[in-house]
Amino acid sequence: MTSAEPLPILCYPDPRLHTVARPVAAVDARIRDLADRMFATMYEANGIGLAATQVDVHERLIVIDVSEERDQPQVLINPQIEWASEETRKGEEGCLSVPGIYDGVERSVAIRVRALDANGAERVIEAEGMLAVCIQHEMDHLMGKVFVEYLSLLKRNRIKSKLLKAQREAERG
Ligand code: K2U
Ligand code: ZN
Repeated sequence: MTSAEPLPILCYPDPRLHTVARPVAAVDARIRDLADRMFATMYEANGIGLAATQVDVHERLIVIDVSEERDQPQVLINPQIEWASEETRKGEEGCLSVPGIYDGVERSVAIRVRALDANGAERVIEAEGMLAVCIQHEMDHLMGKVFVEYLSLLKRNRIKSKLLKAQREAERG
């Protein structure tokens, strides 16, 4: 992990969060530098995952570290879910792009994901628990989906106005 510079995180309801990311064409130094900067951004924000979409880069790249000690970084490039359990569970989720909002989202309890790592090598990840939830949450981001879209329209509109008000106040300083 380098002392890379963190990046600004897009905040809901920024329309750029709804961009569908394109596959990473080549796992090269540019992608590894971007992953480093995404890790710096995620750790600084106390997140356990971050999708490139959230830093306004629309390529299929996710960084994750669900470890307690914050020392198990994982890079997932062009991730594909190969299998997802029928069994689902509703869990409380937050999002670095939707600050201060937490609500229940239904996710598969276990998944098998195929992805490239930071060296371009193919990996298959069997995930359950928080890692499975995090990967599904991040892969939604790459499809332009934010977790509040699973909530009712009423809740979503309340969240939108709350965040827009907070953003206006922050601009006023
Ligand atoms: O914004 C993000 O994509 C990072 C998400 C990842 C995540 C969301 C819900 C459930 C698991 C992972 C979070 O902001 S990271 C913050 C966090 C930390 C611990 C547990 C849940 C959420
Ligand atoms: Zn998120």
